[in-house]
Amino acid sequence: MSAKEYDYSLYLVTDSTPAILGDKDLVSVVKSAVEGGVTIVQYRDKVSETADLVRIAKELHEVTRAAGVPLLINDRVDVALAAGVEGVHVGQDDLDLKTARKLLGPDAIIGVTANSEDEALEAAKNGADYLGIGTVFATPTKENTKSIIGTTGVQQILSSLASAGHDVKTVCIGGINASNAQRVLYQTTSPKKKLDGVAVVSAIMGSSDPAAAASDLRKLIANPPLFA
Ligand code: TZP
Ligand code: MG
Repeated sequence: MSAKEYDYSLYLVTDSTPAILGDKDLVSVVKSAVEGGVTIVQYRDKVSETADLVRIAKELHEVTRAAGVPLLINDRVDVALAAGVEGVHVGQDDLDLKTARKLLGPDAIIGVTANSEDEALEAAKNGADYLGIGTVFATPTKENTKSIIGTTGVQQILSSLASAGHDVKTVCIGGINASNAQRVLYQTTSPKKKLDGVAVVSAIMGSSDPAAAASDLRKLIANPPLFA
């Protein structure tokens, strides 16, 4: 499947820290989230050693592959290659996009974090498959976030991508949950470009019922809000 054909609408970013995962099992939570309807998963783990990252990535991949859901690895192209997953998500300080593409090949999904119009345009120009736009709202999940761009910032980035003629996919991230997902999706739409999805961590990983949390979010994002 080409990267362009993937469904980015409900993008789960995992978190293995006790503050969010609690005493739940990572693979079980991802399995439930996939059953509940997440459409793409990013394994994000800032603490495990390389060998553990590869082992866990392979376990997660068994779960996602069975459901036809792509799995991406945060930061680590080497782990993505070793585990044979569908792609990576790289930030502005990680391995650069062109090198990641060279290593992973044309069919891999490569996503890039974009915090500004310049970062978004640069990543789109260099062939990112999708952009993770944010941080939209302040969130305790990632404290070292650069500027909080709000829905207005997301809208500005979408507008400049549209003006430059880029058809890169877009999701946004940061503080998104069932109470604001519809608003974020539908109120950031620029005249020519809309978000392809929302990315969440704690709204699903921190839930005591990840399947229900995912399924609730799926329903919300499938429908425009009544107040729009
Ligand atoms: N990148 C920008 S904000 C963020 C990441 C990984 C964390 C988002 O977490 P949450 O719990 O969905 O607010
Ligand atoms: Mg990173």
